[in-house]
Amino acid sequence: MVVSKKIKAYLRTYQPKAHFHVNPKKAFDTYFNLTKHYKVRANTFFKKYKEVIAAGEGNYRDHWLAVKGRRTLKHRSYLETTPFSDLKAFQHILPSVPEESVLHLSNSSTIRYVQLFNDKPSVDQYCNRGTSGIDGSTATAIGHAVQSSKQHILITGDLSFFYDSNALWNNYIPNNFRIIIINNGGGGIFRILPGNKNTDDFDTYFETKHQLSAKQLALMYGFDYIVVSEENTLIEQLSSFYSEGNQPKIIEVFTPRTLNDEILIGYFNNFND
Ligand SMILES: Cc1ncc(C[n+]2csc(CCOP(=O)(O)OP(=O)(O)O)c2C)c(N)n1
Repeated sequence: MVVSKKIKAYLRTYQPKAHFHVNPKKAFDTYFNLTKHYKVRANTFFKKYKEVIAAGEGNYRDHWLAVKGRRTLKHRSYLETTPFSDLKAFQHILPSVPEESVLHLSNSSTIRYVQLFNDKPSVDQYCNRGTSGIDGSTATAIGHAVQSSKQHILITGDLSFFYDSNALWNNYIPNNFRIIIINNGGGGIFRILPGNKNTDDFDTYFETKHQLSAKQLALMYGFDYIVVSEENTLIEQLSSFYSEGNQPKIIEVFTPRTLNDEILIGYFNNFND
C-alpha cells in the first residue's frame, strides 16, 4: 500500500498507461486508472510474468537509476548538515535495528519517515494501518511478539504510544521486545501540513501539544527505560539497546517540536533544484 501522499499525487497527475493490482482479494483504484485486477499472490504473478514478458529496448531503467543516484546524494548531503530532529533520529535508528528482527511501525509520521530510508531486506516490516488510526499499533506489535522467538521492535510516535498504552498491561511481553518512542511533544504530522501553525488553537486542537513522558508507564509496566534528547547519546544508547536483558526496554527520544517540520519541509525542498 502506498502511504506517501506525494507519490499518490504524482501518479494521479502523470497516470500510468496501465495499472495492474495484484492481490488475491481486493484491488484499490488508487490512481483512478486501474486496468486489471490479478486475483493471485505476488509470487505467483511474478513467476508467470517472467515467463511471458521479454526485456524490451529503452532507457527507462537507466533514467530512473540516475534519478535515484542524484536523490541519494542529496539525501546524504542534507542529513550531514541537519540538526537533531525526527528526521535525524530515524537516520540513526533504522540502521541500528538488528538483522532478522521484526519491525513494527506506528501510523502518522513514523511510517512516512521510514519510507525515506533504505530498509534491511532481512527485517520484516509491519504497520497496522487499520483506518490510518493511531490506536492499536502497540497492541499489534506486542501480540505479534508474543507468539514469535524473533526480536520485535516497535517505533512509535508519542501520541500513538500514550493512546495505546493499555497494550502494555499484560503478562506476556517477551524480554527482547523493544519500543522506540519519538516524542516530539504532540502530533508532529499536523505541523507538516500547510496551514497556520503556532497559534493557541492549532497547538491545542490540532497538534495537541503536551509535556508527557513515558517514564512512569515504563516503570509501572516493568520496562527498562532510557531517555535521550540529542544525537550522540542516541547513537551511544542504541549500540546496547537490543542486547539481552531481564526486561523489555523502552527508549524515549525527545526531539524539538517546532523544528521537526521545518527540517522535513527543507528535506523535500532540497530535491526541487
Ligand atoms: C484513533 C485515532 N484518533 C485520532 C487520529 C488523528 N491523528 C492522526 S495522526 C495523529 C497524531 C499522531 O501523533 P504521534 O503518534 O505523536 O505521531 P507524530 O505524527 O508526532 O510522529 C492523530 C491524533 C487517528 N488517526 N486515529
